[in-house]
Amino acid sequence: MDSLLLTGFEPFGGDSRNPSGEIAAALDGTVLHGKVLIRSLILPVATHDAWQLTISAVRRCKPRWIVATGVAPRPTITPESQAVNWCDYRIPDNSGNVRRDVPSVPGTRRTYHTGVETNKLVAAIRALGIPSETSDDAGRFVCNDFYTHLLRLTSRPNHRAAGRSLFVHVPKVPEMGGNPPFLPLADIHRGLVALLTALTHPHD
Ligand code: PCA
Repeated sequence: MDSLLLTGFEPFGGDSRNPSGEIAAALDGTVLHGKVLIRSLILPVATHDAWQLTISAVRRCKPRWIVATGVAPRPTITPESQAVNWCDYRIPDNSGNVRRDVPSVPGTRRTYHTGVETNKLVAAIRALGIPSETSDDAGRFVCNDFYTHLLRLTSRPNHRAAGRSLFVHVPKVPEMGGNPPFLPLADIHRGLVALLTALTHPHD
């Protein structure tokens, strides 16, 4: 059976929750279309450690798709079209690192684009009445840093997940407190299932 590696992050920055990690954990073991097994990984909010864990999981599971998720203070579910090879952390990551004005991966490209057709995924989420749009800015913190590594790995044409890796930011949930925008956890969950189902559709 083909597998899809789904990652989410732990809470960070003083928050007690992170919907990305909660939903990834809840979807572990789910089978899409009767033929794609979701394998989930909950990652620390520290790029080096998160990336080492991801590489190990990729070697173990040999996924055909890799979908990474994180939370961002936005009103919509946003598949990210690109990563910018640049870090400018405004707060420390969960290991206490603050990477200011440095490349994620020195000496290589400035941007990496996903090979995934994000418009189709956005349409699948919106069909449920859940807000979604493509984003071209994953920030300059751990998610974008991680996405640079992910797109770089899967830009190798012979990689099993070549052209099939994606990062998705999801909104905060009301229980996190602070300022809106929020989206209920159940809506984010349904939206991500719609995205994963459309992504792995056997006829595409
Ligand atoms: N969001 C952060 C890092 C972890 C997460 O869930 C980000 O957008 O960089």
